[in-house]
Amino acid sequence: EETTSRPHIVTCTAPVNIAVVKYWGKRDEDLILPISSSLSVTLHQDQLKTTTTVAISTSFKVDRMWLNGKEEDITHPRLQSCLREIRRLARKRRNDGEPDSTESTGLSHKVHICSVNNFPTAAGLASSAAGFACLVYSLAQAFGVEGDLSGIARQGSGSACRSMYGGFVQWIMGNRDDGKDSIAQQVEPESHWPELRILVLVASAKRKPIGSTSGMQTSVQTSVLLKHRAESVVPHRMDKMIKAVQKRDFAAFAEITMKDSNQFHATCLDTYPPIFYLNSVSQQIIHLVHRYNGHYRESRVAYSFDAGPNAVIFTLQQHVPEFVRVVQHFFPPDTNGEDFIKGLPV
Ligand code: 2P0
Repeated sequence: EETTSRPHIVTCTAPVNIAVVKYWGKRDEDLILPISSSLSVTLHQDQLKTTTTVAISTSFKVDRMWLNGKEEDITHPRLQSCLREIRRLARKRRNDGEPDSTESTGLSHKVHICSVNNFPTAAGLASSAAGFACLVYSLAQAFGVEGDLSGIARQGSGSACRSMYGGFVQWIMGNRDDGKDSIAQQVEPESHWPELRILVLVASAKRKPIGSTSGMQTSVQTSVLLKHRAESVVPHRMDKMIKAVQKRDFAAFAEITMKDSNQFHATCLDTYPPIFYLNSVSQQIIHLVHRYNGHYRESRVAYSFDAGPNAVIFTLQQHVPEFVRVVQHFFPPDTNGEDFIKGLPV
């Protein structure tokens, strides 16, 4: 019958999020449960984002998935977790007898997924966060399921749960073994701090040498600093960061952001064998930011680095033009940013 064989199609976008209190380390690898909470800022929809189209149809023979135009292995366990959980919710909704839910939640429907990023994949720019958030949201739309989906996105990639919400988002680690309390929550909407700006300084668009998943696994096994961080540093830092965001206190926000990025990279160095995500350009940017802030005796700019050398800069709208000029002065575009740190103009 035409109504059941015609594919039901939805397209959604999800933005990248940048953690300012970073997630690093799992206590459960399958459910993706973290050893500490984290907090991030979700970018706007029109910036770094994933766009995913999901089609469901009874005429499709098998589930299939394409990423940036190339077919991916649909049997990937994390992809399977997300598909299974969405279908479970769809079945539950149908069994609960919600009106109009039978047509779109047929269990005989197979799914075709097409996903594209508008930025380099796996260059430490949180592509998996936007990717799985978008996948889960699109699947939910296609199968007609609602509610908090962050616990499902989490099972695709930990950081993805935070991209399910806009603005300032915390991922509460939770303490249950089944993970039901390990979910994302919005701390403040994006409208809360309209002057806040994020700049991405691309030091390298190459794939990172060590993926986050295996990197954090080795860190959990070998780093005593990571254990200390999770138990004694992050809980306190989460409280301070939430207060800084609520008060729009940029100086406090900047200091915690930079210290947390530095401690994350310190735990990478404390991992055995050690993991290096920063390169010489990253280090030059760190120095530049501290000299810039030192010049004004005030934290006007903050850096943050994830599992790669690219810098994410947080600042306020009024400082963007000058800071961009400073960056362009020290990293002229044709030099790839190498060996171009000089003195700050005074
Ligand atoms: C974060 N990162 O909080 C931290 C900071 C990288 C450094 O979340 O294994 O890709 O899929 O849960 O989410 C990268 O880890 O790892 C990450 P999985 P994910 O944004």
